[in-house]
Amino acid sequence: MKYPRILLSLLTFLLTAAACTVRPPLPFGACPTPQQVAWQQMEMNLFCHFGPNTFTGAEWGDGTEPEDIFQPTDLDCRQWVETARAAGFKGVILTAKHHDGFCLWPSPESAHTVAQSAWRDGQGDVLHELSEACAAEGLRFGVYISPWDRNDPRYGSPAYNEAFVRTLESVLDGRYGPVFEQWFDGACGEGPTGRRQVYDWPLFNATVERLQPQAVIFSDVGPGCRWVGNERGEAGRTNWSTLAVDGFEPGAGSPPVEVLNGGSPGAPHWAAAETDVSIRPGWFWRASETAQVKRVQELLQIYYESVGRNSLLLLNVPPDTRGRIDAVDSLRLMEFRAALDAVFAIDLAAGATVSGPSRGRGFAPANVLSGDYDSYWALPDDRTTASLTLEFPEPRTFNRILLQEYIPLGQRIAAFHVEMLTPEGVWQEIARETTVGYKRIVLTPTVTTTALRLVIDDALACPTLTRLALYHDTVYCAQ
Ligand code: FUL
Repeated sequence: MKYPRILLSLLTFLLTAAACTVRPPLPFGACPTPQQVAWQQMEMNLFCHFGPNTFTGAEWGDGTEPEDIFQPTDLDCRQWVETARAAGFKGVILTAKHHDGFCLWPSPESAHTVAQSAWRDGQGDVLHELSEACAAEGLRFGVYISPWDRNDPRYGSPAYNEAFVRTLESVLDGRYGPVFEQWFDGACGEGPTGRRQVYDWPLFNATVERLQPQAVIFSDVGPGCRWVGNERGEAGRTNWSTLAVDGFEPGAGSPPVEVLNGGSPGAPHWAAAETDVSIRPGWFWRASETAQVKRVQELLQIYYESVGRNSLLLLNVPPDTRGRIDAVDSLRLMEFRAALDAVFAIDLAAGATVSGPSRGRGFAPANVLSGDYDSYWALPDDRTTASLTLEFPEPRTFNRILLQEYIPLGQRIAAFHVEMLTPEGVWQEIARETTVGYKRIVLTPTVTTTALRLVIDDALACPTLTRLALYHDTVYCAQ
């Protein structure tokens, strides 16, 4: 049988092309789900603590507050979401139920909710308003629902776990649309009868997974993302997104805070750190704390030590007794946004010539400049060290080095340093760090150079790097 010449040529072409195609590195260790990747790409979300404590000034209500105390005079969730969007946040998480047990929606499981309050004649529903506002403004909607309940008389008995499942169902069953993150607080104190609850975490997590399978579940130990181990806004300088979770649970049973802060290299579960911190001294709004709203310098430091250290930043900006974000807080957020925009306006690595080893076609060193997250530099399977050199057509002045690994394939880089070329032609070290992860921003002295070298000194598997950018920050002054 004779084949037409054109078919033979096509076959030869296809075989040659297949032989030249370099396969990507195989995933290494625990890897994030697409939802976890999308979650981390949000980078900054708004946390809103709102409820009876807003009106009493307490940090932890004891559950005996009369429902009528919840009386926002001018609730405007649209204003929260517009503020969040203007500040660059991608999602909003509301304390739908804090430890006092008061529900900001008419939960059928509780007699301590907006439905029992004189506010809007018992017809109000903050979750409804916030979820609608998020949908209208293109932000994602998330909920904090505290298992610790100082009001529910069933708290401290097995019946409470079942009731808590129904509580979750009344928020997560779709009536408020998709929920991107379920925030589980591990706190477990005494209820109104003086008893503590033994939480059924597998049941709680399974309920969220059943109703909102795309939601990332936060708790001290995940499963979706983990607590960063402090409320100061500080992720570990070494920060792995992997964590050993077997044998641990949220609250008193969680790993030591240092482990939460830095993760565990090569551990079998992906649970990136989420940094929750308040713009004010407390989690709830208080007139007396308005003078202590964090300054832009503090917010920038928090940004560098959370987003810049492979963590998501969940910044709490609590609405006031009107049900609006205080003008002082929103102005500060706009100043923070302006500062970030100024710092990250110009990528000084653009236009550089990039050289270094690579695993082959499609994984070139120059991919680190492309700005496309899915286009990355990768090394052959057997390499765990490498260096990448950037040469600039003219000297560049900078003090921030932004690096990003391609995390869908796992977190790999364990140690790196950066050198610059001095006018004398000598390579001089300007930074030495450990992990990179989804995003790492290294603060260096302000330097001017014509060439930069990134040296990966150690990695758990062949490294990937999707971004290397340089910035000159003239706004933030480290103390
Ligand atoms: C803690 C709570 O006890 C605080 O009140 C606050 O909600 C914080 C985010 O989590 O565990």
